[in-house]
Amino acid sequence: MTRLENQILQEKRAFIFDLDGVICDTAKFHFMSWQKIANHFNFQISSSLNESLKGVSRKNSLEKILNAAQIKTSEKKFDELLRKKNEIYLEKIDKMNPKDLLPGVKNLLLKAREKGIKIGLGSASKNAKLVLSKLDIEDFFETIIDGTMVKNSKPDPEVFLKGAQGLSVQNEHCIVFEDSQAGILAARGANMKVVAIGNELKNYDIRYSSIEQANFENIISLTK
Ligand code: B16
Ligand code: MG
Repeated sequence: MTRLENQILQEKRAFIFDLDGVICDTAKFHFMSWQKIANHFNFQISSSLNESLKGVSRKNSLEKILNAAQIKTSEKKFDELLRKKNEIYLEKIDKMNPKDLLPGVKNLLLKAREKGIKIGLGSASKNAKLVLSKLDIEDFFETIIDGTMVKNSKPDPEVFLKGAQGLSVQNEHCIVFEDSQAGILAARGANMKVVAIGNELKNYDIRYSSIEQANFENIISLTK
């Protein structure tokens, strides 16, 4: 790498967004879909169990639910439950449209683009691209890393490391927006700054209860 290329790389900053719970409220659809699956074995998903499912892959989520319900299944039944959950989830997101963007998201994306901040997505969801297209915001994202592109799901840092690589931005110059503890751990593991969205989260640099409260200057100063 030449000195100039190195300097450009060092100056670049990026925002990497989680999807569910940050950009749109699909977290509630995941919860409703899992609860329908859990109804098959008369199990109620508590709010703390639901919290632990956020940012976690579909497969790991089902493992956690079955573990909490103390249920063992065959591999065939396990795969069938995964398929069924996704079928229910797809029905729920079918009618999503740009109005389902959470307040403040579009403004933040516009501001980041205007200021030359690179924008990426780092989601555990295999449906991330479908949701972005329903929200009509795919064009903002220079790189999209989703659940189909990683071997290890959050809290492993892989999704964000690949995001930084895709954007050609140094890890420590990336700011991750996350609503889950698993996602925050993943961002920390990638040596990135963290803007937490929601309550009762730990290990962040700044926290807002929603993206609407986000202050661009305070966020960008995290990487100065
Ligand atoms: P899918 P994120 C995550 O998305 C969700 O938070 C999590 O609840 C879900 O299990 C996971 O995606 C997998 O989603 O079943 O659509 O592949 O928060 O990382 O954007
Ligand atoms: Mg999330």
